[in-house]
Amino acid sequence: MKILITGFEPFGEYTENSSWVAAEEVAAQKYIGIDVAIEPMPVSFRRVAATLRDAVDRHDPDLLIMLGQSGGSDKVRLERIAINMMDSKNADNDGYIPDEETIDAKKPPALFTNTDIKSLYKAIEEAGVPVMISNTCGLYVCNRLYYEGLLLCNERPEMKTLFIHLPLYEGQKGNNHTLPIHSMVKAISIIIEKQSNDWHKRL
Ligand code: PCA
Repeated sequence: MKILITGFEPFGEYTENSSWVAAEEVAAQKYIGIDVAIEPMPVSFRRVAATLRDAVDRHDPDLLIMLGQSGGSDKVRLERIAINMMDSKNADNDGYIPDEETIDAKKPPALFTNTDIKSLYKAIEEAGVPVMISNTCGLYVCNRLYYEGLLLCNERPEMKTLFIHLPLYEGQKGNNHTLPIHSMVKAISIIIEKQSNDWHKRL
């Protein structure tokens, strides 16, 4: 089974992005029979979609897990929905600020993950990691990436696709909502193991 995990480069006031730190930690684990590739994503409304498409073309994953940092959160947030809209008060890393822009007028207003998000949520909660299901990914670059990931998932129905927002990691500069990196790795590892079991059942 092939898994692609994406994380973001730093943005705004941050010198690191917990999503990339977590992606690197997950890639350092050993999962039997599973290839894990990681790819960094730019915090850019205009570039992130092409970067994701290129990464998915190269890795051809069975499971795409996209990670992003959510500085205001103290839980792992499993994102259910991506919205066909870009809007922000803050510039992205290219200095761009969208004002209620539709991503693609020919595409649906919202797209949903094709993973069984509730069972993933329950398994992570049982393992004692603070977790929630979120029904909005925001309208910043994470949502832009997730929308593209779910368009790709419609083009590749075999590929399971999920976006996860992570808090800052414990020790990361700049915030009081933090989670140890090993808790993030535990949550992602549970998802990998459950999705891999499902994948083997579908074979
Ligand atoms: N978080 C931002 C974009 C990059 C990231 O890590 C977001 O939530 O949109």
